[in-house]
Amino acid sequence: MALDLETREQLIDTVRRFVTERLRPLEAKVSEDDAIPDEVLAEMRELGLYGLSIPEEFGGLDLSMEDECLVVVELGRTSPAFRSAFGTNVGIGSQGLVMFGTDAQKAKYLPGIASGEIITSFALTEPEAGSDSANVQTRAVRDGDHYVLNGVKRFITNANKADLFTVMTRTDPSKPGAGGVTALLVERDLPGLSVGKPEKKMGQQGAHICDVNFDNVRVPVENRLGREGEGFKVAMQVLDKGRLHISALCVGVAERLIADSVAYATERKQFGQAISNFQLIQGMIADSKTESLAAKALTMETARKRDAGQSVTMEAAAAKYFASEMVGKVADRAVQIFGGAGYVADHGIERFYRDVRIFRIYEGTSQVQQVVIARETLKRGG
Ligand code: COS
Repeated sequence: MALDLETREQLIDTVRRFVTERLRPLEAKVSEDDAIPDEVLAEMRELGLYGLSIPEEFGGLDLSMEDECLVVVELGRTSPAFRSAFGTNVGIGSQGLVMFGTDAQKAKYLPGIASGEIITSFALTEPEAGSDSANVQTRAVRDGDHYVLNGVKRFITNANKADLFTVMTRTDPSKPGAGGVTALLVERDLPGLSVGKPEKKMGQQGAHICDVNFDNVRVPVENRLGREGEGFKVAMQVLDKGRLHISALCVGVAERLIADSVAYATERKQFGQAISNFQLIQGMIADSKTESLAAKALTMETARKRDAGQSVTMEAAAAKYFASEMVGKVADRAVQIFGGAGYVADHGIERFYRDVRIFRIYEGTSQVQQVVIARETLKRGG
């Protein structure tokens, strides 16, 4: 639901203040500890951040995609690890349930997801199913009123905290591609489900990804999302939305890096004057600003189209492709503007440089986005 302008402004203002006053001072500590303090997570719950996209009747804020993107831009102005804590609840971990869940499934899980009591994860990727996500090998065999689930999922965000997984699994081995895939809601405490140790990563310390192993896990049939064989479409529609969310995040991080670059360039003196006076520095600032504005325009326009009920598969892929590549370039220029100070850890710029690298990979690599954009454009004839 779209907020009225005044409520929207209030929400954005509250989030901006939380980011500036509460989260930004903790960036270095979160990175060093590889953990977000519990009291900060509690404050995020209080603010309603876990339920941004959950329908109001289940306790969420039920934001339109446009409003969600505006809020996420604000959250991008700090280390992306903070957003990751509730990002799966808002996006890929909950939206299959929101879009395809039965009334009973929604009533059972969505209130806890909205409040942040239930943490969710989206379990699509496997060792042999990365970009080729129709190739899932995790297997669910029907046994009475249960499915018996076996297999392994890889790089699953928030798996170490998750209470509920949306698992894409093969129910029909006679259909090797997308048609044989089914989505199941799998509770964490079912016997046979185990989660591996968090991976050591290039960036975004404080956010975690792990393997999830299923060893004869019995999942009630009532926990199936949609019909058998519909799981790949569930995943793709969840990702259409998720890609827009990530685009907004990239814009927010870019805006932060541009502001930091401008502040540094204005203060840093070389050859007797602020380096912001030099046109070669100004050129980098201009390129970063232009690309960030373009990514924001594309993201917001696509969000409004989605809110209007249009299919945005192609546009969301284009936004994610452009915004994630854009923020990579903006981070690179920020390091360049900071010079030696950009390369050492004190200013946090090198940390952002590492943090943003994943945006070009997760929720579909840039190359997958190119494939989606080209296919849709060819289909539409231009
Ligand atoms: N919405 C609804 N349905 C969709 C869809 C979408 N966005 N995209 C595809 N589908 C449907 C297709 O219509 C097709 O259905 P039919 O068989 O009924 O025609 C089915 O799903 C298979 O689609 P397709 O043939 O395009 O599947 P591919 O195996 O060629 O996969 C890509 C296409 C590569 C685009 C897909 O696998 C993908 O997005 N991979 C990346 C996954 C990803 O983002 N992983 C990140 C990890 S999750 S954080």
